[in-house]
Amino acid sequence: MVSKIIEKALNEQIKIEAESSQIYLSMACWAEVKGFEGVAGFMFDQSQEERDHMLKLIKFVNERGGQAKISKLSEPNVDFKTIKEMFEMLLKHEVYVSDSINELVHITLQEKDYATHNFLQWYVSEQIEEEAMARTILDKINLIGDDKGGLYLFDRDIQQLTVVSSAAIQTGA
Ligand code: OFO
Repeated sequence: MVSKIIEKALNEQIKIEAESSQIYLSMACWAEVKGFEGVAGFMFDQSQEERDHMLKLIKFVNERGGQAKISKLSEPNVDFKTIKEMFEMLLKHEVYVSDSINELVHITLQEKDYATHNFLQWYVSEQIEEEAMARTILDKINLIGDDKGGLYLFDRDIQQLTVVSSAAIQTGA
């Protein structure tokens, strides 16, 4: 059974995961229209993963005697100056989500809710992976600089990263 405090905190995280999904969906649309098909595919996959994170939380709250709340979401940014700016925003957002998960974990300890604490460990690992991926991608973008050929190859390359990431999710890693 989750306490009211934990239920409220989990519901706030549900909203954050839903907003993450919308943010990446918006990035996918921008990339697709600009002709970056690989980046668009990556962002569509990320958006789907964030929706899965949201659903996992929803199921948990409902199973633990609470009620998941579906909230109104803020509108995501729809325009980006460059691919680099877009990935910088992605990294910033993932750091924000990690902070939010950490805060949530902290609350479970205060509340002595070890079941929710245990459940959240998956999210802690997931955030490490997502931040690492965002940093790796930004390193590549910085290496490429203004080289159009490099950017073309990067767009092809990132589809491989998508495959690795999806496989990791499927094995629960
Ligand atoms: Fe939900 O995993 Fe990142 O944000």
